[in-house]
Amino acid sequence: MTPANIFKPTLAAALCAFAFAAQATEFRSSDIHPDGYPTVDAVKFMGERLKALTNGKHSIKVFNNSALGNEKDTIEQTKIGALAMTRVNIAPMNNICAETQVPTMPFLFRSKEHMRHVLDGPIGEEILASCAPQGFIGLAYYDSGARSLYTAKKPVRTLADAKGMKIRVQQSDLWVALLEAMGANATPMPYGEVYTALKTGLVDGAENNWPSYESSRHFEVAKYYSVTEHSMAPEMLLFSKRTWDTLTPDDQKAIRQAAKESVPFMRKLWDEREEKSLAVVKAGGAEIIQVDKASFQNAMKPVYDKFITDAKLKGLVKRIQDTK
Ligand code: GTR
Repeated sequence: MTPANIFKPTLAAALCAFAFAAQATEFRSSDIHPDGYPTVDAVKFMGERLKALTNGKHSIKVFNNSALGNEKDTIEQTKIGALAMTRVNIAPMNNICAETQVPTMPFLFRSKEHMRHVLDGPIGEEILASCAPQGFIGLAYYDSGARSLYTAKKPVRTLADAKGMKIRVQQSDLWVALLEAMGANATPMPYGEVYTALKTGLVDGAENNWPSYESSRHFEVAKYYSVTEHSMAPEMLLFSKRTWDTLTPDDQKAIRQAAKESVPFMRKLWDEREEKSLAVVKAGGAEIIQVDKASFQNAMKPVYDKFITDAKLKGLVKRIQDTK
């Protein structure tokens, strides 16, 4: 073989590899949570599955710890296609896509099993699909447990105790109304600002699930955790429709499949983390207060009256209530 003959196939292989590399995409995905949080690890797992399903063509890089901004910002970036994916709570989508209000509604899901069953089925799919006109491909839901109220100086033992308290909520009109229905003074603010707000007394309390209460260290500055379990608003995995429309049907199928495969993986991590977080906050001095949940639930009618207004949303709520 002459040196020229050796060169030709090598060059061809190099060109081929280059062409392949040019097509390969590492999708960027955002999350506000720290390393090791179930949502973060689940999207990393999805990335591995996507790589396997596409023979290395596509992968995902997770930018967590709010590296790309708060949830409202990353939703905006995803909409314009500056970011391929974002993992957010459903709450900041409430003002963008009306159907997402439904799984956020207070005391709607009766249990974790009810919530998972509904979201895995046609109702869940319908709500995911409803965000497409706004520029989002809803890929999957992840668990977010049940959210409860926690306060810094005074414990909430009854509904009356919540009256007039300044409580941080997510950036959603529905969330403002929900805390107002409890008699509280709702203060919307990004998650990353809550620790300082609690510490400095800018707010009296906030509300979240066990893993977030623990991982954000909010339990250090707001030790009274009242088990209201007022909402099971899930997490959402959203893909940019702008980016989506540039992909082949096979790629789209692989992305959907990888996302769905990450759901059971996430749920396992979630169940373990809920238990672990509860132990951590207890050891850290949190006082866990059992409240009369029915009194909180009975106060929620104004929220349903204000947000579940048209036939479509009413129908979704009814179908969820009727799901065994
Ligand atoms: C967490 C959720 C985040 C964010 C946060 C918040 O439970 O995982 O996506 O919604 O709560 O309260 O802002």
